[in-house]
Amino acid sequence: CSAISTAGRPARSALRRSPSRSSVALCDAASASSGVSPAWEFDPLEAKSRGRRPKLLKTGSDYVRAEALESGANKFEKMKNEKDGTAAWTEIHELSAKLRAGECTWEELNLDDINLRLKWAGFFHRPKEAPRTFMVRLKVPNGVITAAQARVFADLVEPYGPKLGVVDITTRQNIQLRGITLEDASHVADALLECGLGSFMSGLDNVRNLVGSPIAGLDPHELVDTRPVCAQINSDITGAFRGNPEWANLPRKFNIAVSGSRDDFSHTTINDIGLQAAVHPDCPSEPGFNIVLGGYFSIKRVAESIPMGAWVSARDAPAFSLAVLEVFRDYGRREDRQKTRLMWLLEERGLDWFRAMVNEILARRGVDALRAAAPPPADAFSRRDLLGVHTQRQEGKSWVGVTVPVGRLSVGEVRVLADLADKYSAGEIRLTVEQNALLPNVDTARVPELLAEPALHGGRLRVEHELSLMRGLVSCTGSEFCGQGLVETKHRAVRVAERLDAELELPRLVRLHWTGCPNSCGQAQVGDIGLMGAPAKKLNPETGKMMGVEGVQVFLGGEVGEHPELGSKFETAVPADDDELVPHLRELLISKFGATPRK
Ligand code: SRM
Ligand code: SF4
Repeated sequence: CSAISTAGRPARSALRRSPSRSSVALCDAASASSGVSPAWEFDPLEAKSRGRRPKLLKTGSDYVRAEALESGANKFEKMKNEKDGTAAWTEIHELSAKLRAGECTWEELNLDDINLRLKWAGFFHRPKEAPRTFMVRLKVPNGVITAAQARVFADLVEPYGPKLGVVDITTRQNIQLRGITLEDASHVADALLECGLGSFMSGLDNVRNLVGSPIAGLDPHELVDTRPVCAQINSDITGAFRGNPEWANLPRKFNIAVSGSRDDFSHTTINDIGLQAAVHPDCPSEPGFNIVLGGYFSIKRVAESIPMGAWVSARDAPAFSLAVLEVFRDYGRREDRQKTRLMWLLEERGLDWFRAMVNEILARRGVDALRAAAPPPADAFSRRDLLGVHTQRQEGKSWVGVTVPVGRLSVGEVRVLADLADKYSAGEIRLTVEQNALLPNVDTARVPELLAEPALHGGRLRVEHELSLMRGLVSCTGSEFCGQGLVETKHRAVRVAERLDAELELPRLVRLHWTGCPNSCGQAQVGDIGLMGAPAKKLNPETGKMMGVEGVQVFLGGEVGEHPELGSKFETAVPADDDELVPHLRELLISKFGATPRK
């Protein structure tokens, strides 16, 4: 049983482009030359097309220049050349059905398909930590979900039991489901599409979840409502969640963040494209963004983005994002995988070349050229807190931020959030990159009733009233489920924060970011304190010799908001067992952040 077939794939050819910026033509040269009409025209915005499952005739590689594919490609490019990951979109159903029907066994599956290509459909096999189960990464543009969708998540993971079947809020304002088996994969993929979300194009060389402002549309200081911008970019890129081969074979992963206010709640400067809300003096009534480019974290390099020196209107932001993707896809290097993120292309070719390429593509699509960047505001602005109770711009309405420790939710907790949302926020929930949840549009008069809800007392979900480490805690998945993890993070992060919160009072919010390895999915360089998994040594009291233990590197000084700074390494190889780490962090919190012991 071959897991993902290549049948019907046309010969690789020169670059082909979609005919218009809002519709994606899925036809191939072979069918065109044989006189067969184009297989399928898909308008991502057309609601009625939602019920159709595409028959994939083109793959991502058909959109990539032949030279790019042939030039000394790395092992991932070779794997994609053998058989493109886009095949996973149609064949995950086939594979799931075959396993269910007993027509093939797990042992007969192709490992590249299981461990790599299925990531194009958002299914990540966890071979070491939970073999034969998958983490399913969704796309939740701008982090907006409904109570009904949350209940679907809970229903989907519940069969796998409380340890495996959990729901995580990610550092990209997104959702990951765990424990899913391949037999159930088709059902899960369909259920997500049916509830208006999807998982396709969330892994490997695809654009990641579109991050926006979690208080879009509610914020009294909002400059741009990021929701339609994120929704449109996501729709254009993913073919309305169903998979769009045009943007599915990039040289590497790609991150886009859209910020709606001066707080920069979406962390634009650590994304490949960062759109920073800014008023342009030439068109003050037109919402738009100054553009920063090239930010990223990786094992080998950490790069803060650089200003493009340009401004784009919110209306043209989707076309702009696709133009950048086109330049990246067509000119980005595909050799050394550690040098394939956008920043490397910007450095290789220069910003002038990049700007000219983007403007040329925009002109071809009938979109106005980019304006010069808007000048920065002259007055001071302090970043606001998202958790707790806040007055909205709508009279009589508040948003209420609920702390979700390290973003981990049990099935029961997901249902609690859904029930609270139905009762108080018209069934809407917003996710944050700090892995928390907000309830928007709560009647201010009903806030006391919400705060008194038993579900928000005594359990893990809370509306915090006092400053605590838990309130600013972020953690990546870590070695519990991630093969790259050097340390277990999420459980340890919560234990350590609980102990420190019991011992110390904090004079200000301290954002503590845990990340299990230098990939920095938990954004250690962004935290006031960042803890990054690393090998460490400590004395073995029994042998009197040093022994290897799980440890962390400590980063300090990360700043977020209008003037962000990346934190820098302060200490290496601190043993990470609770009894060593808690006193170590206690000292750090007292000496660097003014914490005081509780009386
Ligand atoms: Fe990440 C790879 C989890 C945000 C940088 N990341 C992985 C994998 C897929 C590795 C793997 O196959 O196991 C992890 C899956 C573990 C699991 O089971 O959950 C993983 N990354 C995560 C999440 C879930 C952390 C979290 O707990 O929230 C985040 C999912 C976001 C999403 O919804 O899409 C997550 N990852 C990030 C971020 C933060 C961000 O986007 O703001 C970064 C740093 C920013 C960046 O990408 O520039 C990040 N992840 C990486 C990298 C390094 C990328 C590079 O260019 O080298 C890898 C490794 C890779 O891609 O080869 C990686
Ligand atoms: Fe896994 Fe490392 Fe990312 Fe944590 S930082 S999720 S350990 S890849």
